[in-house]
Amino acid sequence: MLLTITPQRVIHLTISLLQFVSVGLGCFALGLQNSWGNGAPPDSLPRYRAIVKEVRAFPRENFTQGLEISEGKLYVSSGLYGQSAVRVYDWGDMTLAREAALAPRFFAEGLTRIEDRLYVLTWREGRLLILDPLSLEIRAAMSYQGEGWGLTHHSRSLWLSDGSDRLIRIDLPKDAPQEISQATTAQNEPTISVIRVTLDGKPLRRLNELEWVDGEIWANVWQQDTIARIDPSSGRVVGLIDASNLLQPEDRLRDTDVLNGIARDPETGKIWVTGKRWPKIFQIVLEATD
Ligand SMILES: [Ca+2]
Repeated sequence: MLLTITPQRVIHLTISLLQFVSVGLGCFALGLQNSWGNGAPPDSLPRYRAIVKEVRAFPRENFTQGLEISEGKLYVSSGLYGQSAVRVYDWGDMTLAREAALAPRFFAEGLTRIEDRLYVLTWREGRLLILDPLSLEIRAAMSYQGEGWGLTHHSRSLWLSDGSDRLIRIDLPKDAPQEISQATTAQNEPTISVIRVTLDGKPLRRLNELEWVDGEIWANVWQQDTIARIDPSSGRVVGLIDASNLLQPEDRLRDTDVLNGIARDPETGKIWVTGKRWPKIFQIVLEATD
């Protein structure tokens, strides 16, 4: 079933937005250099290589920005203006269960599901959309300043990346509004905090798709085949995963883009990764490389 979230619908939503998040991210100048310069990461840092254990077909149409497994479904947000969509697949056989196109002015970014809400981030539109995870209808939205890149959660805390070295934690109140018609009060405003992610004491920028993995946050580093394992209490990178060479040359087309998308299967604990316009999704395990 294809649901189209029309521009009219979005305009209505943005007018009715719950203005309870003003994160004050600001526009952040992206670091244009490799965070550890052109050299190798520091030797003291544990490093791993991603070893492929299983491969499944993955629809190449996804310009993957968000990836999460929840209650037997694989949730994917796919980006680009005019093409952004949220797709839900039956994780067992990757059958498309539901799809919703976003209005052309939205560039979908990360997504994460908490109970009966699916949070979908947008890139430069300042909107965190809240969808019904079954119908994919928009129920509410939060506004924020700055860019949205990756999104994950732990318990009732959202974790957001914005392409910089920052991770923004949004602690959701238990009685947050369920619908756009419900008012936000001082009592149910979320609490915002920010941590800076560091690698060997230096900022690690370009943090992109996120996943909460056993007390750590794993983050794709944009335009690198690297996944950083981050201690969310300190922001310190506690390990680096080399995820290069997953997608073989014969599987690449001209529009095949970078590694992006980490999902932990909550039933098996297995980690799956994919990329933008990748035809496959890979279950990986880590092998220490000293
Ligand atoms: Ca994820």
